Order: sequence, then C-alpha cells, then structure tokens
Amino acid sequence: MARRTSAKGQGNGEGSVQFGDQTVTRGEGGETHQVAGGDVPVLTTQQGIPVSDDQNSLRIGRRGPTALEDFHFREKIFHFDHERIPERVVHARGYGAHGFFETYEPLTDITRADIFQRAGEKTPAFVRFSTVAGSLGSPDLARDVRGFAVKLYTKEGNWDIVGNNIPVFFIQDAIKFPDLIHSVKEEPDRGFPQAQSAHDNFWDFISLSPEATHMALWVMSDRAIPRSFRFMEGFGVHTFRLVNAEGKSTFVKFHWKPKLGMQSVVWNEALKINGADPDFHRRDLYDAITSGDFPEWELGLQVFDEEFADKFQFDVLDATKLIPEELVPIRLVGRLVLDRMADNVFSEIEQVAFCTQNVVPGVDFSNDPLLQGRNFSYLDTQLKRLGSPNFTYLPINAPKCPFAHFQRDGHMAVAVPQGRANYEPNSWGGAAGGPREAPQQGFHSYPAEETGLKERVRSETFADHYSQARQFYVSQTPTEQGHIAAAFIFELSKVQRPEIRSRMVGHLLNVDAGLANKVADGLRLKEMPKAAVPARAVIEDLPASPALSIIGNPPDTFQGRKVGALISDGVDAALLNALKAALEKEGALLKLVAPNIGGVKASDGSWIEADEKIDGGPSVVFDAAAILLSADGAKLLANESTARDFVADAFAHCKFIAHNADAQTLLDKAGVVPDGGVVALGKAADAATFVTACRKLRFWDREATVKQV
Ligand code: HDE
Repeated sequence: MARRTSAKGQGNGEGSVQFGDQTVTRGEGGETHQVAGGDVPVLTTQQGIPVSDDQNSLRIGRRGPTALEDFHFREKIFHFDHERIPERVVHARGYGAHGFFETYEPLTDITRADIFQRAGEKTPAFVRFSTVAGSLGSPDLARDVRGFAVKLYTKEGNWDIVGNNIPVFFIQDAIKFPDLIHSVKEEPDRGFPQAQSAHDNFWDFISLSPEATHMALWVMSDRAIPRSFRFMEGFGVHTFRLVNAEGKSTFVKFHWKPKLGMQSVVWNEALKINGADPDFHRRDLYDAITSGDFPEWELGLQVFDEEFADKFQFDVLDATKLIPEELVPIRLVGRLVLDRMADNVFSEIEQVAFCTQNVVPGVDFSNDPLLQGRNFSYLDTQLKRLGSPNFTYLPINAPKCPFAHFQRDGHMAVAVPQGRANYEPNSWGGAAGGPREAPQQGFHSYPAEETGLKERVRSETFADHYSQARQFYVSQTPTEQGHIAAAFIFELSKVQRPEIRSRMVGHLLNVDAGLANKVADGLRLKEMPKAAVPARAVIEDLPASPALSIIGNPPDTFQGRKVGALISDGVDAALLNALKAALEKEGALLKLVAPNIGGVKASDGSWIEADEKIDGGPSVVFDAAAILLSADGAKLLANESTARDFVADAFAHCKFIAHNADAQTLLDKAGVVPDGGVVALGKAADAATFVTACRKLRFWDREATVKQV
C-alpha cells in the first residue's frame, strides 16, 4: 500500500512524476517527496516509527519557529552530528574489497594453522590498501608507502597480516613510531604539507636516523608511486614464526605477489594524476572488480630456521632489513582473489579493524621490537577509533567461525549472551556454564626461552644501516636508479634548511657515491658533505638482488591495463574497432576521449559515445595512448592545449603511443619525435602490433631524451 508522504496530503496528483515504481511529487514550496509503494520500504525513524514528511521540519505557523517536539528532525540531525569517527592516525586514506584465499597444498610439515591443512580450501578474506601519511581525503598518488592489510577469516579465528607494499620499515624500535609519524605529517605550526614527505620535518628526522636510510631508498623509488593497488607487491615485513602440530617452529616472512606483475608511474605523472583524479587508485580497484576483472596475488613464504638466522649477515628481527629472494627462495602456497567490492565504505572499509596480534594457532610472533610494539598499538587504536571494546562484533570484524567468551557489556554490546555464567571457572555445567578452555586445540605460544638483563638497548646486530640500502640501489635498473636520484632531488628541494639537505647527502655517500653526487649536483650543494660515520662498516659487495627491481621484472602482458584513445569526428571506425578487439584479446581496455562527452561521428557515419572529455581524461590516467583523428580533427585539436598536453604527457611519461597518419599535425605540435615507442597504425592489423609493444608497459629508452630525470 502506498503511503502518502506529504504533510499537505498531496499524493499522486498534479505535479507528480513517475520514476520506475517511485512517485516523486512536488509540494507547494517546490520541495520533492517520494511516495513508498510496491516493494519500496516505508521511511521510518531509527525507532521504526513511519515518517510522513522528510522535507519539512515541524513549525509553529508556516513562517514560524521550529518545534523542539519534532523527534524525527532531532534524531536525524543528532545522528548526522555523530557520523564521523576519528580517522586512523596513520593509513587514514584507504580502500578495500572482499575476496578469498585459496590454499594450494597442505603445509602440515611447517604449520598447524587450519587454513594450511587442506589443498583447495577457500577462506574468506578482506583487504584494505592505504597510504600512510595523508588524511582521509588526501589524493591517492602521494609518494608514500602503501598499506596492504589482509584479514583472513579462518575456521580457527581471524588472522590479520597487516603489511605494506615495501618489505622494510623506517625504524627498528616501535618507541620511535610517534616521532616518525609526527615528522611526516603536516608541520604542527602551519598545518601543511598534506600527504607529502617533501618537507623539513620529515627529512630532518630521517637524516638524524641512520637506520631509516634503507627505507628512504625504497620510498624514493618507484615502489612509492604504484600505478594500481593491483600492480603492487605486499609484505608482512617482520619475521614471524610458523609452528607445526609437534610444536616445531620455523621462521617465516610473508610476501604477496601480484598476478599482473608490478607497475608504477613516473613522478611527474603522479603529480598530474592527483589533480586529474585524486581517487585514481580506488576508482581503479572499483572498476576492475565491478567489471569482473578480479585482482589476484599469490602468497609466498620465505621459510628459514635458526641456523640460517644465525649465519645471515643481518638480524632477522630487524625490520629495516630484508632477506633477498635469491638467498631464501619464495614458496608460493596459495592465492588471494578480490572478487567483491565492499557494500558500504564506512561499515566495512572504515570500520575494519586490523590487529597484528590476531594470529591463529600455528602462527606466532618473533621478538622483532617493532612487531612487539605493534601488538599493543593496534588493539588500543581501535578503541579510540571505534569507541567500544565491542568492535569485534561489527560484521566486518567478527570471526566467521563460532566464537564464545566471557567478555561482557560495554558500549554497544550488540550480542545477547544467554545463561547465568559470565565467569569461569564455574560449576553451572552444560550450556549454562558457557565455553571451556581447549588445552589441545587452543593457541599455544611457542615456548621460546628468553633470558637477559632488563635494559633499554638496541642490539648491536641492528647496527648496519647502509649495506642493504646499497644492495637495493645496485639491484635497480639504470632507469630506476635515475628515478631514485630525481626523487631525492625533488624532496630535498622542498626542504628549506640547507644543512638538512647536506646531512641527507652525507648518508647517501655511504650508499653509493654516484647517487650522492647526482643528488648533490641536482641540489647544487656548494660543497660535498662528509659521509655520515657508519656505526658499522658498510658491506660493499652484497650481490645484487634482481627481484627487487620493478622494471627488471616486467609482466610481459598488457592485461588489466587501459589505453586512452583521443578521437575526433571522422575517426577511422575500422581502425578503432581493430584496436578495441586487439585490446580485448589481451584483457585490456580501450577508453575513448573526445572534444565533447556526447561523442563523435566516425568515418562510416556511425556515432561513437565518448568515455571522457579531453580535460577530464588526460593521458596520465591511461597506460598508453592512441591518437586517432581525421585530418580536420587533428588540425583543430593542434590548437587545443588540453589535446597537446594529452599527447605531450604521454610522450614525456614514456608511454607507447599509437597514431594514424592524419594525427601527425597534432603529434608535431605536441613535440613528439618518432621513436620505438611511437607506433603508426596504417591498417587494422597494426593494432595487434601496438598491443604487443604495450606489453613492455613503458618505452624507457625515451626517458633520457625527454629529461624526466
Ligand atoms: Fe602500523 N599502525 N604501526 N605499520 N599499519 C596502524 O592501526 C603502528 C607498521 C600498517 O588498513 C594503526 O588500525 C606502530 C609497519 C597498516 O586499517 C596503528 C608501528 C607496518 C595499517 C599503527 C607501526 C604497518 C596500519 C593506525 C611501529 C607494515 C593500516 C590505524 C611499530 C608491516 C591498517 C590502525 C588498515 C595502521 C601502529 C608500523 C602497517 C596506530 C606503533 C612496520 C597496513 O595502530
């Protein structure tokens, strides 16, 4: 039954419009009302009382004061006033999705974790990706570490692997975390810069913390500006333990390997993406998942024993160090597939509460001082953010296996526990007595033997701060090394105090003299500083670890990527269709960019709808560009700065560019010089050649000529 919603009793009468099964009517003051009908539920208050009018508050006289009695109005405003919760103090900006983890093979030899007992077992999962420094509304392409937090709802409780897309961290002891984060956030006396490490406080802290040098190299590398969440690796960072049914422990490091390979953007592109589409990463994930292109990662384990730990040159408890894959190979043990977007951003992505201490029987901690500190911090921060120790009952946080305990009451106690016993031991027996301990099945901490003096010290095994930074640098391709130098120059150029710039170069001298010189030149330092005095001599001959390079490990596919085609009236329809078909075959997408969103009239007279207007779809949001224009269209667009930028940026960012002959006028005006990355499309068959070329993702040979670095 339709319920009338107008206070004036106006129903489906004059001035009403039908939208599907909803009737929208216009009231006297021009306000609109929707009338419930069919399957549409009746609007109620939070107490379930049907609402007659949601457009007007209760008034004494038409132009008189609002009545305090209006409980619907007060409830609505009251709720609105409390809609925000404190954003995360770090990792505020994030996005997430649901999926599952599938176990490849039983790992009973190394762990009793239930999730690893049966091949083909599927475990529900939720993942949240994030940036660290920026606030909730900050742009996605800040230069920053990305969070990669995975919640696995196993049959023996929730297991959270709260990792990052970089395998090492800035600091060695959790007690330094507040200082690190204060230094990178907006400076407190001015409230800026937002979501940027390029400022004095950050580099002051880093340059006074030699342990941060390795991480600084990673953050200045392309890892910190990923193209997509889908194209980045994830790392558990710390050393953890796996424990088997016999109680035997092995050490482990966790890795997530993206099926579509790694890919990053260049810095100038990142700056422009932040303007063109600050939601670039979340949109990408949303588009991929909702179109059925489900991102996938494989879980890799680096498993090693005490013997390896003892002879490794670095302490496996030091989170500023990694173990090269070439030394301890990665065993792929399962896959993580994200196949469903969150239904509601607040309920799920904002309220999800990851806790490093959420481990399941068969997984355990190591003594990494950063991990130990995190085990306190995450539970504590959830109380601040979510406001109640009952956050574990929220649908996104609740285990999907049965759970029973004697934790009771508190704010928002949504569970309704039955029975008389709310303590144990108790002698009520049966259901009334509630749950009981399970000595065999329950979680057992690995009985590691610990002795020692109680003191505030840093182990001397943590003292080597430069050797792995150097190893990371020499493992990069020359192109990537150039990007690292350029990033240091950019960031330190935003630092106002020259002594901070010099101090940082003093650390780089311990990493690589060539890098330090490049950065010093780029900053125009008046004199080269002395190298920082290392606490332990730098090992200069650590072998390169090729696995650490992005460009050195190309995916050799264009799958999951996007081409932006700039088109005009008179575009060759056959060519466009051939390109679309070739991309579809590769699993990639074609997006059409035109002078007007309404589209263009193609050479064969057909009408082609556009996806974007030129300034709304600049080439920075695509992985490659196609310039397909009629001669007239090219002439016209050569005079449009947005069209010239589209082409010039694609060229400067080393993207592959396809074009038809008539597009040449625009290419010339945009300064495109033909090279191996510029592909002429003469005939439809050339489209496939272009897509094959795109598998290299970027034409890096061009970079020196366009002076990106
Ligand atoms: Fe976190 N970190 N962290 N962190 N972290 C938080 O917990 C903290 C560290 C990471 O999407 C907070 O729920 C301390 C390393 C991710 O919800 C907080 C230390 C790594 C996320 C916190 C670290 C991470 C967080 C803030 C130094 C990679 C986002 C909100 C010992 C291995 C999770 C929250 C999400 C979030 C504390 C260092 C990853 C305050 C004290 C190392 C991915 O608890």
